[in-house]
Amino acid sequence: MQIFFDDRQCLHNPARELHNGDWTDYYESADRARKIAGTVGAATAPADFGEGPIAAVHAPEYLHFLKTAMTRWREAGRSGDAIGYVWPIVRRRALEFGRIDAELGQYSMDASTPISDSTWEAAYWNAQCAVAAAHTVLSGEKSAFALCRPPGHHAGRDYLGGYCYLNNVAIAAQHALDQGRSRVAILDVDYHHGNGTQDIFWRRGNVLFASLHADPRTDFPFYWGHADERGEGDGAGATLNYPLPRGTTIEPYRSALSQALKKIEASAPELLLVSFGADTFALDPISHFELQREDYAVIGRDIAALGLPSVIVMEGGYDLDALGDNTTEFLGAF
Ligand code: Q9C
Ligand code: ZN
Repeated sequence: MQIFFDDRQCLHNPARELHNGDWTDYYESADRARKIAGTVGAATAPADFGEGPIAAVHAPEYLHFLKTAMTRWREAGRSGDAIGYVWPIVRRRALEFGRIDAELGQYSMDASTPISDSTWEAAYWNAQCAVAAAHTVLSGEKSAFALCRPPGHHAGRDYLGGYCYLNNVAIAAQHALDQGRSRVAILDVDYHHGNGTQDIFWRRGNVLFASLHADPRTDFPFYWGHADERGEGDGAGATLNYPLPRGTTIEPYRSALSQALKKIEASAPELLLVSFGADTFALDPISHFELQREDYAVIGRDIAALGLPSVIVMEGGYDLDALGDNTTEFLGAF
């Protein structure tokens, strides 16, 4: 299986995050990508597909913000990483601000996703990996893996959050549609709900979004991922959420997965994109499911049994010791 990874993705390197009221080391470290890259096998650097595929998903004002945020943060006399502290919870609208702190709130959903000096460059090459993986599968390969880091599924059209800046899987899916595919499905098996992906395709009937995740009543991102969220307009019924309780083991996980897979199959997509997170692992430091290493091969085989051309995009997973092995187990099925 072809694997895409670019060393520049490791340039993004925030120092700390706000975690349960304390400042802790940043969980979404560059070492995550190095661990995965060191275990899954040889990776190729992606070709440069340019900004077009990114701009097909994200708002121009948001991309401008991401590219210039650090310069403006420094101009404001700040050291360290850029983090917002106030959010427009009501009447969020397209106001124009001169102050970086106002824009950080406008273009983010949380305080645990700092922008560091090379965030844009890292996120850019990260997105190129997703496009390259899609390109590979559109060109006839059965599957490809985009070793994305930072992850993407919490990032919406015009906001960052949950360690995510550009929505890699959405960019890959949109690229496939722009290359002539008419129906695609995205299956999100990260521990956390993929709110950004859901938002981006909420009104789209040609992109089925199905997600298995920790119940948002107890887990991040809280405000999305509830079972009654089904999409709207042309997208009504094309969003499917399977919230699962903390402590979920492989048996209940597989039964929810089989429901999601049946819906995906019934929608007859030409391409499957998988947002893969290994933070469903029992020993993950910020998550609360109970999956074991061997379960990733089982889940991978269940998904691969659809027989669809598949683009796998890396999302979360924070136990550095197991991350490479769990990802390898999963990919082995494709
Ligand atoms: N405990 C992904 O796995 N962390 N994102 C909140 C407070 C947010 C995880 C910090 C977790 C986001 C892609
Ligand atoms: Zn996650």
